[in-house]
Amino acid sequence: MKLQQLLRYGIPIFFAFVVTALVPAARATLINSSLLNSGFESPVIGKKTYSIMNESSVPGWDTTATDHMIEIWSTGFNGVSAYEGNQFAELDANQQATLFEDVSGIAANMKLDFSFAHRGRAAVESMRFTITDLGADGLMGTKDDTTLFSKIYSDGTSAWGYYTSASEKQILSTGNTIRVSFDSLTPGSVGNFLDAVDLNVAAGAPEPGTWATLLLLSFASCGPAVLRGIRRPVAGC
Ligand SMILES: [Ca+2]
Ligand SMILES: [Ca+2]
Repeated sequence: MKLQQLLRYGIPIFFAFVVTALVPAARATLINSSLLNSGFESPVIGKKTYSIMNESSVPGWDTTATDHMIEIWSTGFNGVSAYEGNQFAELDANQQATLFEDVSGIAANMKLDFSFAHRGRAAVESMRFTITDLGADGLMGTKDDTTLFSKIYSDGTSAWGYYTSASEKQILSTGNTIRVSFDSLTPGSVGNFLDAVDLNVAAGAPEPGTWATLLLLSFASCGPAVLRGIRRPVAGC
């Protein structure tokens, strides 16, 4: 193939590939942040202290604890700084429990991106983070539930661990209410700090296989023309 032919056909193919690559990226534009009170900044409890209160006093969040209590700390209490803002949560208020928030109104096939900060209180402590589609009935623990993501995270007492979905397989919504939950694996009333929780919703991006298909289609329409070395440009190439 002559240099002139390579430039004539190779450059359009290159730009076709670039456009193919950029269009899906643009579709994944962030739409919104879905969680209420994601940093446990409400209600304000005062400086360098903690408060155990009924879940009805904590906007957005609920607990599986039988006493319905949620524990909030303010930054600096017992020498622990909040990861963000002035306050954070402790998963085990008076008992080992799960802290959760339900999010409705997310359409099907939306890409869910999460992030949160986790830290041990007394030792290296673990908790299970789960995103659950509650199904058509909107209830947890029934047959139509679907676990969209679940993973155990462990952290010590010296620093916050910060985690995101960036390295995880794409998580897609199915159109029902979504539950974001943090299940303490630490028995008792002392365990697991949590802060800066977020769940972002964006238009779903194609799977890697779709990218490969788009690339193949782009090459299929232009590649043979180049390989044959024809002299007339092919429409669209
Ligand atoms: Ca906070
Ligand atoms: Ca259900």
